[in-house]
Amino acid sequence: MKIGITCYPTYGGSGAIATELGIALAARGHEIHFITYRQPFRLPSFLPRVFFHEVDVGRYPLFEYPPYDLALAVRMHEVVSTHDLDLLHCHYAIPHATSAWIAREMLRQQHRDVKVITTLHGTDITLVGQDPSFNAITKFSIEKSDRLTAVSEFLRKETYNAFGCEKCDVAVIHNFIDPDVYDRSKYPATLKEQLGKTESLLMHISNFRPVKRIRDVVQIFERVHKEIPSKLVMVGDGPERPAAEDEVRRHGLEDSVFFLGKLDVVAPLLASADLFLLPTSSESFGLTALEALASGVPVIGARAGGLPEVVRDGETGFLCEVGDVESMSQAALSILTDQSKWQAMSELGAADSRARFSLDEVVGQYEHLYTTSLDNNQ
Ligand code: GMT
Repeated sequence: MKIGITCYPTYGGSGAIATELGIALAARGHEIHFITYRQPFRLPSFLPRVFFHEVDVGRYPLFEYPPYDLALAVRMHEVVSTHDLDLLHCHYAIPHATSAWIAREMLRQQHRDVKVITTLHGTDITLVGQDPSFNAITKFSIEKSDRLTAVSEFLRKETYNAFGCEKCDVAVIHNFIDPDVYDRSKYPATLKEQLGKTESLLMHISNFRPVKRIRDVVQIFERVHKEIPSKLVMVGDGPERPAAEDEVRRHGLEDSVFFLGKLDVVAPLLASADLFLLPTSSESFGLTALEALASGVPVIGARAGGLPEVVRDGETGFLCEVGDVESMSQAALSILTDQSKWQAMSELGAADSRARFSLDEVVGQYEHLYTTSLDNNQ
């Protein structure tokens, strides 16, 4: 098949999944065309059958807000026509599903069809999509997609709750990991040494948006650090970073908390971690939690959104109520101070994530979705 993939190319789970899906599909013989405004962050420079088409938004003094959605639609239309694509797979509804709908309407004028598949990732449904500025167009665009998927059962239900969408058939296709990449045994666990030696290493990876509650991360760590020698590594960047850094200073933890910024590759870091913290207030899936589990890192998180579909509470980590940093720190200590418990959780997390969320299995589900959507055409 010839497939166009549109995603946000910047750091984030939806871009990571879209890119890794495209790479895996190309390895299976499909031709993949990424259509977005920048080279996706997890896309290496060259791979056979993988192409990148940059969307350039024309500037004009009249445009206070340059219309990216329209430039994207034009580029989609052009790439489908030139490369004879079978389908467009949009990751994150806003504005990608809308642009794909416009591109498909333009193609239909030329008696040419293309299937549009939209994968809902999270805040496109739970937050941004419900904002009055975007609600109606989000509902319209997802209803106009030929196929819809959500990355968790939670998000599937949220889509019906938030938008009605009686005519939509939302299929759940979970996110995935490449078990060969997220494999603790493959990387030397050198990070603890590099940070000046410590007993326990806690880690958080995100885009540092308010929804991630990264001040809670620092507060959980502060309680753990009081009890055992430990360090916290924060990977990523975003609007809440200054507040989290303030929290670190407030507790005098400057020598124990390390902000590494945005990093493309996290598997080698996770291989050094003992515990992953994700006290988020809403999470459709929690791809970083899955990457941690696959790397043998138990997860302490919030019982929110789709996270309970990823973390087996009490078996591969612990989930507590949102904001309950006291329970989260107690749960963290209960794992970190009991080596056999840590070992059991680490092994089960690695095995369970491989059993339920392996790349091969999930990519096969997407392939099946593509094939059936094209078959319906005949
Ligand atoms: O929705 C967002 O704010 C960003 C989005 C992203 O692009 O990373 O994250 C969502 O998609 C990820 C990949 O499917 C999920 O793992 C995240 O849980 C989800 N974020 C939220 O629901 C907050």
